[in-house]
Amino acid sequence: MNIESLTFSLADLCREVAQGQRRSIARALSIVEDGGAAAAEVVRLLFPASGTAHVIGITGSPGVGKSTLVDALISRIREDNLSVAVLAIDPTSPFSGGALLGDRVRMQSHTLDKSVFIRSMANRGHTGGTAAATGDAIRVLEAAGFDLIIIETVGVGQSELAIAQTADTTVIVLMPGSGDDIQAIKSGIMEIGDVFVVNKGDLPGANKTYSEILAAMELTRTSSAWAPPVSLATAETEEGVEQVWENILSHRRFLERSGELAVRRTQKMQAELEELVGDLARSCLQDSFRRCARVQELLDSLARKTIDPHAAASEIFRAIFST
Ligand SMILES: Nc1nc2c(ncn2[C@@H]2O[C@H](COP(=O)(O)OP(=O)(O)OP(=O)(O)O)[C@@H](O)[C@H]2O)c(=O)[nH]1
Ligand SMILES: [Mg+2]
Repeated sequence: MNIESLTFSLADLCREVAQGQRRSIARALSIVEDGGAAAAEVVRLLFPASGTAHVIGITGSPGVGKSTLVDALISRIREDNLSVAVLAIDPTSPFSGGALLGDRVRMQSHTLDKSVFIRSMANRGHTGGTAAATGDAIRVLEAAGFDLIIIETVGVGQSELAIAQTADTTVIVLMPGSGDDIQAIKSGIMEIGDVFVVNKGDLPGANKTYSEILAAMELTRTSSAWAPPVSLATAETEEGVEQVWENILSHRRFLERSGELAVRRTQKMQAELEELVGDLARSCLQDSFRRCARVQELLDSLARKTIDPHAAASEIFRAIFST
């Protein structure tokens, strides 16, 4: 297939995405997930239609009940007649969480609903980082016309920071008796949450965890005009889910009223650009490094201990950048 006909078929595909055709949405997501030239073309075609949805990030430790909560939120969102797409992002492999299959089974109750789209994304193969890959997937879903996009990520290491970089509203889910509360306070995730949920309210210790999180909120309270609300929920029975939804909507209203939405989106775009430029620089640097004639000579010198690694690195850097 030549490039021209490929471009033409991508244009067709993107038109079908804009019409909300599910198979085309799924294909476009696979393309942006794989990265490369086709992904860049899809993003180029869909970008003008992006930026329209409210993007909600849901994060928390493995097993706190994120998917159960998302499932309950979908039902609530559908009562308001809004359309919703869910991206469940697995940070490492499709097998690590173990819940990926579970997610599909659980969310199956919505599979016949045309206004609900659910997709697991493994985040492999994309040349860019999490934020860039997720950003492009969000663009596809926005072009497809979804009102809300929910991103579920397991809160491990950098991923919750990445989600806060991508979402308009970040929801942190915690549960009683897991040491989650202490962990959250220590690791600084209290600062990235816009809405907090203590899930599994039916378990012993739920009220205690709830009070601890409230107390921690007071301590970490910043001068920001938004005070992140904390609520107790039992996602499994949908108890307290209404409050979670109210809190998410209330945060959305705050973002719009205060002008913070535009500020945040510019900040996110800057972070994404920085990541993309970093990717380009890294691959360019790798090429230059492999082609740099001095590398082999310096490796020999290093073996003979006539130069140290720091000095060798500086010399290669100067050779590559001609400084
Ligand atoms: N007791 C109780 N169990 C719950 C509640 N919500 C979810 N669970 C259970 O907790 C387990 C994990 O739920 P998931 O929704 O898969 O949790 P998750 O956070 O999406 O898990 P990962 O995606 O693997 O990180 C399941 O067995 C759920 O049935 C709740 O409100 N109360
Ligand atoms: Mg899950």
